[in-house]
Amino acid sequence: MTLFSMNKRYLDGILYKAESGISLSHREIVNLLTLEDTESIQKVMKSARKLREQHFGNKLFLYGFIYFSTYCKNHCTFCFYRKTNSLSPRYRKNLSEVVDIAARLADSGVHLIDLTMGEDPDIYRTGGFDVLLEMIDRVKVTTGLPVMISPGVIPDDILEKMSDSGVTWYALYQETHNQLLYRKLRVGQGFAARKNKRLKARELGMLVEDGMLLGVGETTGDRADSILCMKHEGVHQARVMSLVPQRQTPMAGRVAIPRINEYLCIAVMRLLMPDRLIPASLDVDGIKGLEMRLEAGANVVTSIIPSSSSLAGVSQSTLDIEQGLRAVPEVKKILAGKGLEAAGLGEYSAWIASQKGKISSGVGEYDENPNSRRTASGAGGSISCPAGWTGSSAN
Ligand code: SAM
Ligand code: MD0
Ligand code: SF4
Repeated sequence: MTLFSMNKRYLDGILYKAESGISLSHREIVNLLTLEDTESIQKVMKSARKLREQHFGNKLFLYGFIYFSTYCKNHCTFCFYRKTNSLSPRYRKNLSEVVDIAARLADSGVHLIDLTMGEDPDIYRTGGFDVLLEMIDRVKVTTGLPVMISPGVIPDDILEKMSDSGVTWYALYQETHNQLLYRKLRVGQGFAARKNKRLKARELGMLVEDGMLLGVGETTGDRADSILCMKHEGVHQARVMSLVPQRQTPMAGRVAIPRINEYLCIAVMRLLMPDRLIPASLDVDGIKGLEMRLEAGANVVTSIIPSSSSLAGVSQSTLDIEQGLRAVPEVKKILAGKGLEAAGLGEYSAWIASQKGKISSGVGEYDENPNSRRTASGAGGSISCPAGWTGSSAN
């Protein structure tokens, strides 16, 4: 059945299942993701908002973003900051600059500070992570806020130190759960190594975020696989972002996909993972993109960047930053217009505490071979993608 021909009873049945807490099949997800008529799409988003409301009321979380080093040793084909791109702004913020920016973000009312970097060779060398450890400590003490780190695939001993130093979140996105496509996106980086690092972080007691990119050559089936994989892994935060084609990268010539694809993914992720955090990133379309992502069921606003900080975004290196449009007051105006509001800091801490209480240690290793899906032994059960997951590029 194609989607636009999906009959009303079939769609209502899927939404009824989702609202009743029953998971959806791969086929059902694909059908939702390929919807084209406005009425049906609005129904899906309405269900997504209903589930958000049930789990989070009208409260949203706001994340401050500090991209403190834009140097990177990698060659991700979608990224403006890949090693060989001579056009991207390269900088490394020093400790006191980062602490000042974090303090400003905290004063403006964010709930968390996301410390993000490229895989900076200066930091990845022996001893280089001490700078990041000190930064985390100073940011935590100065702001009193939880910290997320987005540093790439760091060594296990460093991850352990980060966990010991009280980092709450580790963000590491697969971009796609199709291993063949992954190899074309994250050139020379292991799929399993990335996934296992996220599993390791979780084992150490951290909350974890995974994410998928749209418009990078994936099929609708791949999108459904990603959603099911993120659900199955039980990530605490699951994101989707549309590719913003970047100059002087292998994906420069790609046509950006219609944003409805991203809105539908957000909505379907909410149907499948109603109590997880799902971001609306300001890093794709800036502040003007916020409303539709909220409409689709997102409950975190990410990539809040203070003006006059000379910081860059990732997929939109400059959009809305200097004008102060990626800041909390602008975000709050849009939330208010939708009957939503920023949660209190206590509400965010309570949510984190509730999740930490649930973290299990029963996670296993994932195999680098795309054809084998090893399952974890013991109480944690399978950590591979769920039954029905194809895990191939063939569709
Ligand atoms: N270097 C670390 C890493 O790659 O894990 C942390 C950087 S993290 C901010 C980079 C994320 O931004 C990627 O995982 C990807 O999901 C997203 N991203 C990068 N370039 C993008 C682009 N051109 N369009 C959309 N999203 C992009
Ligand atoms: C964002 N630019 O939230 C940031 C970034 C990294 N943890 C997050 C992708 O959109
Ligand atoms: Fe480097 Fe991250 Fe960009 Fe890949 S996505 S090139 S690892 S900054």
